[in-house]
Amino acid sequence: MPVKVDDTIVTVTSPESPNTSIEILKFGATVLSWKVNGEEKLWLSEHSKLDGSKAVRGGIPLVFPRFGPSKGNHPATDKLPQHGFARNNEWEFLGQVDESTVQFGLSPEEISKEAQEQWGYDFKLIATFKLVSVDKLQLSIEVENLDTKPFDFNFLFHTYFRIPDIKHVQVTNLDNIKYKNQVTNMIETKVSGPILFNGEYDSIFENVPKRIVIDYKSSPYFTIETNQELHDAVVWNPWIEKANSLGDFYPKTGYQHMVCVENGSVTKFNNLNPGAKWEGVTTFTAN
Ligand code: TA6
Repeated sequence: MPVKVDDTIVTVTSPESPNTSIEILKFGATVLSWKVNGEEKLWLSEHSKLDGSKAVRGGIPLVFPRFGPSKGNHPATDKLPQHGFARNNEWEFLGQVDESTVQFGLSPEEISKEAQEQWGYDFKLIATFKLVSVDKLQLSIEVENLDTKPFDFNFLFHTYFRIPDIKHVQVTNLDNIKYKNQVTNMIETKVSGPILFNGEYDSIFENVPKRIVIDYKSSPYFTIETNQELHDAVVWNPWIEKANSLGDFYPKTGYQHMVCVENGSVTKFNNLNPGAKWEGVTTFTAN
């Protein structure tokens, strides 16, 4: 059965392969699992809360309307939690578009009263998840301004890719690009060559190419392709100290088996006029 809906999770199974599927938690419209021919492609903490008590640790949390912690420079989002409210509210399951595509919606009615008061705008988010083929997953987000005044927002797919061993991972196509190193808090101009991991890594790259490749042992492992709206990328691995400091990150050695490569629009706010729509699209290929 291509689409199965229960109280908390929607499962889409590829019509081409019964062992290829995605599982989406209605809370946060968070993809918990993406299996390709039975092989799990996302990392999910074994201590992740799936009961709606907090944002999922792992999978693909959705970051909106602000990326990162409050910077005290944006009244509409400064009082919101880190990474905004989209990932920690229950979305409405809107149904299936076809046998391999489902949609979820979020609007002021679905978010907490507190978030409504803090954010204050009328909006509609529609998240679409599509199993394009056995090895391709497409995610898209549509943001619509239903208010009478413009609003600013960030958006990001906070994807935790599962990999066999971080020691052999390289993220390519982000060289010679301006980025902010969040570990050293420095604006640095370029990485020459692929990104390697040998400690906590947390950087925000601005205006990235439409294709980013995660290599494993020098061969493509995941290919990420995005539209122009998702022009920034965040690369993150917590390494051991940060993993130890995150209560819901488990096992603590899990940092060896995940890398976050996150497509978004986060280096500056998007301004959306009343009645206007914005759409971010990204496609993952498991090579
Ligand atoms: O995307 C990288 C990042 O902003 C890191 O700085 C780290 O905070 C990570 O997100 C996880 O954030 P979270 O709020 O989910 O613990």
